[in-house]
Amino acid sequence: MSARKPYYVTTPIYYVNDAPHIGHAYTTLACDVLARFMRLDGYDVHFLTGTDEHGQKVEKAASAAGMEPQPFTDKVSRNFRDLGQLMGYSNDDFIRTTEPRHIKASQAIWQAMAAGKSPKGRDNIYLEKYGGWYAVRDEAFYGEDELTKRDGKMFAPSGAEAEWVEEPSYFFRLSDWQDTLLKHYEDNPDFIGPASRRNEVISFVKSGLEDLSISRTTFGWGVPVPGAPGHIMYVWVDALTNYLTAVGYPDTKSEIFSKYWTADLHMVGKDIVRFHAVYWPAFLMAAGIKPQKRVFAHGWWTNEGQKISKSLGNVIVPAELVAKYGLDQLRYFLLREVPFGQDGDFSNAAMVRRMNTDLANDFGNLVQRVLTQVNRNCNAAVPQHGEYTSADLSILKRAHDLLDRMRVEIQRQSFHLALEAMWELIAAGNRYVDAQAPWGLKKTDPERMATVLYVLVEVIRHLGILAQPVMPISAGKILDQLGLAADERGFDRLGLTHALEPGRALPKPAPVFPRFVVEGEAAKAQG
Ligand code: ME8
Repeated sequence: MSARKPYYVTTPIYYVNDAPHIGHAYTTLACDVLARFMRLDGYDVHFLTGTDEHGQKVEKAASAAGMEPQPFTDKVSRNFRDLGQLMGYSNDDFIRTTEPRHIKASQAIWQAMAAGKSPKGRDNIYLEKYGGWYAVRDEAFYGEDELTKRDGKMFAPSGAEAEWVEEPSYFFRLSDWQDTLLKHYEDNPDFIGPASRRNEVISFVKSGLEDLSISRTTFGWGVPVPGAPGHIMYVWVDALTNYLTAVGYPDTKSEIFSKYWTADLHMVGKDIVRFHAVYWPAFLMAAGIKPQKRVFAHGWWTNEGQKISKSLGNVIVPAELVAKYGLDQLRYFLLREVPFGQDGDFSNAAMVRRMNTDLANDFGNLVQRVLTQVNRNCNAAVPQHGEYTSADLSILKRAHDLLDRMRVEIQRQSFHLALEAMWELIAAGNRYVDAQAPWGLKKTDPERMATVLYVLVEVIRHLGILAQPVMPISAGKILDQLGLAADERGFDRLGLTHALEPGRALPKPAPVFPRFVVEGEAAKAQG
């Protein structure tokens, strides 16, 4: 048997200054769906997430909480692990940047960058004095032309306040990497997605890159720069390196490193594309390491039309949504409602609409009415089919083709389109039930009834298997109702070859997708 192909996917590591909200849950959810899809499709997946625990922002948050940074990060990092439990993430590792393995990797990449030369033959890292604007909330440096002045204060485009910083600092010679980066984007058209972000990055790099300050001396919460007492690394140098740490760097000869590096995908939010698509590949090339294959930037969520922020008091807490609507329902909504890559708005009305229309009325109803009839009219077993009509063959073909359609969309991170393709089959399934009306055939043509129900059971088997990455619990319930064992649920079981054998006993069906009844409407319905 040939070895399974590796697939390495990462989320950003989350700052531990705050409690997790829906935006954090979203990035990791998208990676989780990808990871589950690729595993079912036969890949050997490594899915990484974790927490970003150094820097001035975290140090300030710890001090505001009246705690030392280490116990503070221990506490807040745990909230992100708990989020993983809540959301059902299937990550293979959870990295914390305060771990010894990560300090070691960060210092090693620094040394590798320092030992190398830029494309113009100069040292990649040099010591200078930095004088410029820094926004702690973004942990980012800004040029004066990027800032807006209000009430005597300076603000970054993100809204974060910037302050003037002056200190001795090591610099990374980013300016020398400009042409190499542009060539890399040109040679690798899939390096940045979606296309709008790719264009944005290319025009940023074309506009001219300045060298980047990569060490700080005015506070201490970070990874020490090797051989330079008093300097700690700029938090983004350390943070980005987490993707290497997790696959064993600096041991580039290790099995895990050779298997998984380079990363297939760094999933990020649109606010941090520059760090991942400009600085990170430059750091990697400077250290003699192959850049990642792709960065994909998703959009931002607003809440009922408003920007989500603590000060507005409208932070959406994932645990509250899961408790109210259900986990799979939330997972489905987040990936279906908004084209992945664009900004989206969370609203309770939209959530309820998706639950009641797509899940209860369309998918749930198809499964429920078919399995109920099989249970009642076919002795609770997979029916025996006869000759197929062209309508039967046409819907079976659609079911068999669905994996290919979804695979194309998932591999370019168009989760909404993968789900749309699935819902086209669900709609076709419901139309087929209505047209064939198997319940009316029980007396007149029981053989034909059995064939129709057999076709539908096969369609549901395909839908159940393919729904697993997005809705693992509900899809699992559907597959349980088809009596499928664990080893019958992979994508290798799709298609005709593994069609269900007639006569297999089926358990009693039960509804999988409940309707959500809005308070007040229940009372109205009862009169
Ligand atoms: O940026 N909608 O961490 P972070 C959608 N530590 N996504 C959102 C969002 C919203 N309203 N708010 C935040 C960092 N996000 C760094 C990463 S990686 C080496 C270091 C997303 O905790 C945001 O876009 O501020 C980002 O992808 C992720 O949450 C982490 O944000």
